[in-house]
Amino acid sequence: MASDSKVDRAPEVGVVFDAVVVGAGFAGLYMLHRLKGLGLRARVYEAGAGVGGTWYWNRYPGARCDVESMQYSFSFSPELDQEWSWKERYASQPEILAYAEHVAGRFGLYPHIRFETRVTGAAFDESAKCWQVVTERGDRVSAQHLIMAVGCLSATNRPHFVGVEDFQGPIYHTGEWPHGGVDFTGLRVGLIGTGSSAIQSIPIIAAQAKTLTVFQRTPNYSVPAWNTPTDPAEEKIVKADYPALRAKARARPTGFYFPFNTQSALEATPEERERQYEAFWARGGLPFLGAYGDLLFDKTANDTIADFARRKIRLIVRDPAVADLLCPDNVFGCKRLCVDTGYFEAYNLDHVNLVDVSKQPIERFTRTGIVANGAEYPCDAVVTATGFAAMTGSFDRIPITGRGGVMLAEKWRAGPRTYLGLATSGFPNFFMITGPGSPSVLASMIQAIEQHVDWMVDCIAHMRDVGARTIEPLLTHEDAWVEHVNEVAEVSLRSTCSSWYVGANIPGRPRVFMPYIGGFPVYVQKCNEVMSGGFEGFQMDVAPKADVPPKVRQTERWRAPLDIEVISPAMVAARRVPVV
Ligand code: N01
Repeated sequence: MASDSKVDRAPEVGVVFDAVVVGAGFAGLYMLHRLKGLGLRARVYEAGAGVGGTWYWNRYPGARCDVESMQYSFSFSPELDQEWSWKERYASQPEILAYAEHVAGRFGLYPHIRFETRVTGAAFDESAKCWQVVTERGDRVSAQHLIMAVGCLSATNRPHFVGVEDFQGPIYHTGEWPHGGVDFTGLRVGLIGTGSSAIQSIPIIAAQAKTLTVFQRTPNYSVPAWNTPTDPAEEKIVKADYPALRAKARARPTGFYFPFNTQSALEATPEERERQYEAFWARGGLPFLGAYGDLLFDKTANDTIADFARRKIRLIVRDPAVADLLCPDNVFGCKRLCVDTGYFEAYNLDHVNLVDVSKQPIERFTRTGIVANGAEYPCDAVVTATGFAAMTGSFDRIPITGRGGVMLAEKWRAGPRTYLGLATSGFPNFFMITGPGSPSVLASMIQAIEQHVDWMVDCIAHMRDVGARTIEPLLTHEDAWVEHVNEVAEVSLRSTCSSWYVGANIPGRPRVFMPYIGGFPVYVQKCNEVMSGGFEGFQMDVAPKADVPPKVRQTERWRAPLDIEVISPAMVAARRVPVV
């Protein structure tokens, strides 16, 4: 549902807001709710015709969340927790979108959102100490705060293929899927990519298509989801004490709860390891990586789980040559682990064909197909599941100008530079929800969003209390944080492969590990300390006032003692932290 449409509204010109929020996904919705609660005047601009962000755009067949639905949801409202019932263990895209729409309606957010309105520029006006924001629809407004809720995986990656313009059939991108769906019945379909989006959609497209040809550049590990309808008894238990589950989730490096084992894989015997991996495989999903504590720190330990996963692929896929091609040889969990329902099984179907483009890239498109390794594969339709310009792509596509006319894209040319992933120096009152340098994609996104929004809202409230017009990070603290983010990343095997975490999925992007991998609780603690220390590392345009200390309003729940299975410093030092 959209409250507003491109065709029926006049541009807003000269309107002054306290805050402009870019994006109406989960981040934008929660930020708007909080700003409203503070009595501030906020405007949200959203490029889509409805709320939901990622879940609005990614409507490809099979799209669903890889964090269990009882945890992939807002935690700020006990009433919302109780009234919403998830249908499945892992929620599907339509259900998550319906949830986002429910939230937007329930909390009265729609009237403040302008849909089908892409922000096309934002510049900080140094004399007026505010942001001037323009949109594709001619809106020209100003706001004290500019809050980016643009998502981490929003800017689609569309590699150029020679001859693509000659292709006669439709070409779809999983990240911008047609709203009415696509019926592939009877069609010869080509699909490029084997990341999470491809792995979720392939079994469903295969069930419809006459033939499906998958072009694979890099094979991926995938763990079965074992998705089921929600167990009403389990739902009842969770709802009887939802705060306890939320607290356990916050204590985890990933921001979501699952049983894990901190033992080293190398301390177990081969038989014990086998039993352990079988048990975790039977549980399925991302928690498979929780089988041992050192899987992402020690290559020898990682080899044991990688070997197990490859054996599973060979057991499922009947043709040994196809199984060989599907077996990754890189670090298990180095790229974002995939979670599937029937992915490897799809390759046992006679009409599903796997084409290896790892040694020779796709040569070209023709009018009627795709040429690879010297052969033409006829296609009536093509799906590009080629991913995103992750973390920074959605910032890069908006010209954002800070102090002295400096462009954000220019400042970040060699990689994003932020303080805590919340803000960046030279760009006053510019906040990023789950920005690069924060746990973001390595945590459960909604938890990460809520923590960021709560921190920002307390910050904005404090500015109001002390009469500050601007806040921005000090370069010294930003530099130190960037260095820390890099140092921590180097400890993890995750930094070793060519993934979108490091920007390596797109030629020409600087190789920088963008999310903060030090763990969600550690990060939350750091944010709390910064606030308690009077926004240490930030400068405001008024002198700090000792008699007006920062008030913990929204951030209170992030300060609750984490007394259950907290990641202790000893575990971190011993590199025994299962990270997903
Ligand atoms: O994108 P990807 P995605 N020629 O970048 C290939 C989240 N997500 O949309 O690996 C041929 O992972 C590319 O090959 P390579 C999740 O965090 C979550 O699938 O670069 N192939 C790769 O195989 C996920 O990680 C869910 O060698 C080309 C694929 O395209 C993230 O979004 C579901 C190519 C892209 O895979 C991104 O996933 C879906 C070329 N020129 C997504 N260019 C959940 O389950 C690229 N590729 C919640």
